[in-house]
Amino acid sequence: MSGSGGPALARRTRVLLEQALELYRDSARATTWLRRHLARLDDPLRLAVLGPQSCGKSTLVNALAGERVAPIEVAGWQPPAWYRAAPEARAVGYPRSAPPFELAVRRAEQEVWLDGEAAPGPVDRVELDWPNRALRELTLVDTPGLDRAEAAPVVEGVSTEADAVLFLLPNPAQADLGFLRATRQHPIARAAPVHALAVLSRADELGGGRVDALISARKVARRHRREGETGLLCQDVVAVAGLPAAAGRTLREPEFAALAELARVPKAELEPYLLSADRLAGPEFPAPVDAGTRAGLLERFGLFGVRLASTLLRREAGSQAELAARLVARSGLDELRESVGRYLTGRRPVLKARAALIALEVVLRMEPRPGSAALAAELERVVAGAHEFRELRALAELRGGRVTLPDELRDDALRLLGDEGQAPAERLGMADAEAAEDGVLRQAAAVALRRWQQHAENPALGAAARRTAHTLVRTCEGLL
Ligand SMILES: Nc1nc2c(ncn2[C@@H]2O[C@H](COP(=O)(O)OP(=O)(O)O)[C@@H](O)[C@H]2O)c(=O)[nH]1
Ligand SMILES: [Mg+2]
Repeated sequence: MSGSGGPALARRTRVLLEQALELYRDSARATTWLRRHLARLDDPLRLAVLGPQSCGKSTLVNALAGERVAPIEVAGWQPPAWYRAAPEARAVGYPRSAPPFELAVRRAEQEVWLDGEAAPGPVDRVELDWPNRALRELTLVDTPGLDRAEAAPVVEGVSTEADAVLFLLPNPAQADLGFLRATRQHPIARAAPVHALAVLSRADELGGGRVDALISARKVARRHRREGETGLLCQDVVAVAGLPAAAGRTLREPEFAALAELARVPKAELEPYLLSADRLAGPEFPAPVDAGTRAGLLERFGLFGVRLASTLLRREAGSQAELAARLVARSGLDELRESVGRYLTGRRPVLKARAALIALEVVLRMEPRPGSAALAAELERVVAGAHEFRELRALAELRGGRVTLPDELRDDALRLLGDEGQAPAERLGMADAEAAEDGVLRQAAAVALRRWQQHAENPALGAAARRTAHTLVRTCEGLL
């Protein structure tokens, strides 16, 4: 069923890679590369977290993992680190010009420690196998700052190894989108800019640090989704305060007890002490919580997180579990996870195929030989014909508000694009029993096709909406 999800593109990609393996069977380098990318198709989605120094990458990795796993340090620097679900903990370092070696790994005080003694020098990356359910669908890659000169080549490597990226922008107004633009120089990447989500990170600061900071940060995110370059390069723009999110997901009983103690102080009395780190840690603090504990809260939650937690405890969250859940929701993490599900893990075969096609293009370009031009032409045809990419872009444009349709058309369009499930019956909005009857699905698809053919020719809809309608015509043809 072409055009109705991942399978068609995924199958074609696999065939292309196998043809390439045949063509390059006498080149050890190409074969190793191709085999690796072929094997990758069956792995969980690899998501790299990228952005400038100190923008909150490692903190966000922890928030997504629901555990403090980042950062890790080897030989005095924090290399790109892969976090991959596995039954047993294990860490392997990859130096640039020496064989990989195993690092002793242990967990202490709820953090991960690597023993870098065995490291012969700086490593290009560390791969960490780690028992964690959240990682089963998503391998996370924490990276050094994009703006660090020594990190540039390493981070570039990460971007060919990752299937998707979270691009962190602590300062959306002065965002440096150079990296995202550069990844679009690649012809396949340009044809399919469907692998990135922008995160307005440290969103509490973006929103001025008040308890309602996330509300204004969300407005900024919405604007970037609708207009400007960030939303062109990314499928979604989401505001997240990673620090309180990570603290919420890993909230411990003593922390809860201390925060509850704070929240018992009358609001007017407490508030002046939550305005600066100095006052929070200072000797006049009006709650019976010792200075060391307060310093710990500050480090784990940030000033905004402490303020938010005490407000939540006063208003709505009575128990530790409630506080944890509300911190996570208020920090924007739930929205980010939803977006990751909708655009990334939910479209894993498409993104896997995209990454593999990019890898194949590299081989064909680097090692030209008789037969490679024909394969390159076939690759180009597969990319140009990949309706899955266009559907994903159309979905993002509609949801983000770059393209508008009247409400009932919009709902129909989102459903057909697979937003409520990618099986044909789900796209056509039919119950299973109904869809099981002979010919019913076909008929529904034919009706949808005629409808969208008309919309595609309707001048009242405007050019962008008509383009979306054309995409839906192809989707309906695929369903037929
Ligand atoms: N206010 C605030 N600070 C944050 C947030 N996330 C991270 N930070 C702080 O920013 C600093 C850098 O965070 P880190 O995750 O190490 O950034 P990285 O260098 O991008 O990995 C640390 O001091 C964090 O506590 C956030 O959401 N809000
Ligand atoms: Mg970091």
